[in-house]
Amino acid sequence: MGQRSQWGTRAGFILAAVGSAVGLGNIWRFPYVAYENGGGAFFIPYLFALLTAGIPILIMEFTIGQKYRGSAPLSFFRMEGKKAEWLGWWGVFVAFVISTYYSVIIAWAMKYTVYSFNLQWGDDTQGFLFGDVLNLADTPGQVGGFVPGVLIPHILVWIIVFGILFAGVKKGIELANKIFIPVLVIVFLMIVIRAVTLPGALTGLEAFFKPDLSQLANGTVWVAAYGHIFFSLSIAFAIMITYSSYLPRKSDITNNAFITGFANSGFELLAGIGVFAALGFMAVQSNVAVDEVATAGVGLAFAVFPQIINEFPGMNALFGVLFFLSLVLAGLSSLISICETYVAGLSEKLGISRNKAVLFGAGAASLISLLFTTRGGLYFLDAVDYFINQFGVAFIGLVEVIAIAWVFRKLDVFKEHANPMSDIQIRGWWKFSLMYITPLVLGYMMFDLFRTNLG
Ligand code: LEU
Repeated sequence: MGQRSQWGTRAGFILAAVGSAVGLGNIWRFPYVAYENGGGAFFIPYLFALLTAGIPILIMEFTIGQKYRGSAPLSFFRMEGKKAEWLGWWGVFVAFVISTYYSVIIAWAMKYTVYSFNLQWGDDTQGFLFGDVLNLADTPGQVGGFVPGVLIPHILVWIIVFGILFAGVKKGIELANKIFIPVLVIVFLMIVIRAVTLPGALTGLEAFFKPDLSQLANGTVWVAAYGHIFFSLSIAFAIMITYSSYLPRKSDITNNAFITGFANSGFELLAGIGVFAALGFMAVQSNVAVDEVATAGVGLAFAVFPQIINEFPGMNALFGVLFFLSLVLAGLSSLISICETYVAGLSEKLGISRNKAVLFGAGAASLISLLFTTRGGLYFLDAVDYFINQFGVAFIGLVEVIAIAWVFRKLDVFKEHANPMSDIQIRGWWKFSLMYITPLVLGYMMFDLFRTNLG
């Protein structure tokens, strides 16, 4: 299979890791998760989760990939043999499932970007989502056939992904991120600056940041913070292990992890500010409370935002184009990282070329993802997303941390591997977080989930 692919530059790796982390989750998931879980007070559990689980696990996964130099299954195999390999496959499987629906949301955003040029969705933005364009069923029963309007952008999304993956790690993934991420940052800054200067922006920001301290005693708020950190940092899906397996032998792992973690959170905070400033504008325009316009989930980006854009004072088409384009760029750079997990996994396991692995892996994912382009797609999407995020991610995270910290007892080995190469030294907090805090919180999360879902 020749020599293992490598990132061309350190900046290339960091941009790719940030590109994976910054995704749909940051732009539309974070603002409403924070808002629903105590607003300003959410930042306390969020920061706690970032420092005790997010960054420590990121350092751990970067070390695994860089040390064992393989896809997630191969890295685990090299670490502890056959009995550990399945841990890698589990992450790859979750990544595979995510790629099937993640791609469809990007296709919607692409469709909306094009519509934004002429603001063709009219006044009835709910109708746009459920009516002619996305044609989603508004009750779970209506599964229906394919939505032709979604099929074309959906095919386009996969053509782009195939193209980038075929081009390889350096000339494909690295180059794409070197273009996507700077453009995304510029586009997003423009959106945020415009949003905070809208009339009513302060009302939105106040609603977003106003801390509801009573929420801190609520277990589900902490669970939400941990769950979000896992999704947002792309940890426990085999992604960061795969990306770091392309690092050169001497690389500053710990520093890279801090940069990735803080860049992701910085972007997330910006997204929260931008989204809530716009929601504040909307609320003031319609003379209602911010509560009434802050919808959770798909509706926020795809029904509320078009409404905000409709009422925008001047240059509204531009704002719409920029907003949906930012979703497309953030989404694509994450989607390629998700797909790379199974491209690497398959080609190493089956001993096939990278291109064949792209064809099989991304080929299968793109076909399965057609399911979500049907009229009932949104319902499948919600159900799969819920299941994957709640059970898949937290559960793998828990098992991965317990296996490495307690069963294989690798933390000291990893520390000795990473420290000599890094500007930042791993110390006691890292080991303590991974041995005690993260397993306890994730264990509680699982217990809570089973209790509420099965009880
Ligand atoms: N981190 C990504 C996001 O925030 C998701 C991940 C599954 C690649 O959207």
